[in-house]
Amino acid sequence: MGHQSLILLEHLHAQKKTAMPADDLTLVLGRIALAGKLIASQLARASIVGGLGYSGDTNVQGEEQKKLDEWSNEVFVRLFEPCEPVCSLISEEMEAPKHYERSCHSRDHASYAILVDPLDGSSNTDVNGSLGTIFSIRKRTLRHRRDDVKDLLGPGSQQVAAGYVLYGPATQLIYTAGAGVDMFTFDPQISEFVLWKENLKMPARGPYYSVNQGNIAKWNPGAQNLVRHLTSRKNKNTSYSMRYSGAFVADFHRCLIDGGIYFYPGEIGADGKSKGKLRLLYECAPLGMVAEQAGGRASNGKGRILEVVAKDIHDREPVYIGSATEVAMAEEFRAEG
Ligand code: AFP
Repeated sequence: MGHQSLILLEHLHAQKKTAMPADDLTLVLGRIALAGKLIASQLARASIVGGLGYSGDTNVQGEEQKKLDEWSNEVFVRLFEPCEPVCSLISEEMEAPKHYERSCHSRDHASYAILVDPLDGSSNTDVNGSLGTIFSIRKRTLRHRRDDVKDLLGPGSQQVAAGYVLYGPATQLIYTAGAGVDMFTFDPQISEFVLWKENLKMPARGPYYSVNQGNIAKWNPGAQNLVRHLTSRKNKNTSYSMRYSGAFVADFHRCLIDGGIYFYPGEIGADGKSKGKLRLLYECAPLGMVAEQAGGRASNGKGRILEVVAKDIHDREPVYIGSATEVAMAEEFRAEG
């Protein structure tokens, strides 16, 4: 079969220095990998089994849900039922956290919460575009009060692991547990995630910027000036190409491999989304941890995303993420307006 690389499970067994005990990490990532396989397979078949389109429901943020949003969320809820290290699941698709029947303090060692955007970029479902799943793992500290999620609102620096699954031409799983970023590609022939790159480093600068430029009139002046700069073509430092897929995971993945910046700025005006669109706990913080572990940066325009504390599980936050050079550039423009 020609595989010389490790599969995910072997790689996890070989891990020594992670922010989460290897046994727990193996159980939780094993479940995430299984969810990734199920979602990838459903995405591939959705157009022929009536799985595309809207479900008719809206989520807690008032956004219309796709059938695949609901389906993917249900996969996570069900798959973590028997996963003992995880006592709570928080999802973009659910108003309230799901607390599993087991209690958070029944274990000899730590219990965890998993925070997830089950299907990121769901406007791409009906056009066969790239999508993703984003996950964040945090330790539960209020173990005797599992309904109180205050312990999960702390800064993203408290995450013990984070990552994403990218559903593109290939399905890939990327994660960090505080000891670098490792990437796996799903091989359908053996139904396993196979190690592709270990301890990946993001280029210090890159040729791309990713943003929904159709919204430029609504942005703060700093973000508008950043785009003017990136496209001013004065010299090679101001000559970027734009790439935008509509899925944060796919655009971030490009930054991780080729370098560059993804941003979703805050908007101004009475009806504007002053904090942008992306959710702090299950989009910005997890990919922020991956970016930093790969030598990149993640900022809200003013400072490190991983230091932002949430008030609510569904909080949004502006994000500028990617190569260190371009994120520093974004902060300079943001400081001016
Ligand atoms: P959905 O999952 O609701 O489609 O949102 C995706 C997303 O949060 C992120 O993945 C995209 O980069 C961004 O929204 C796209 O938003 P715009 O359509 O406003 O560009």
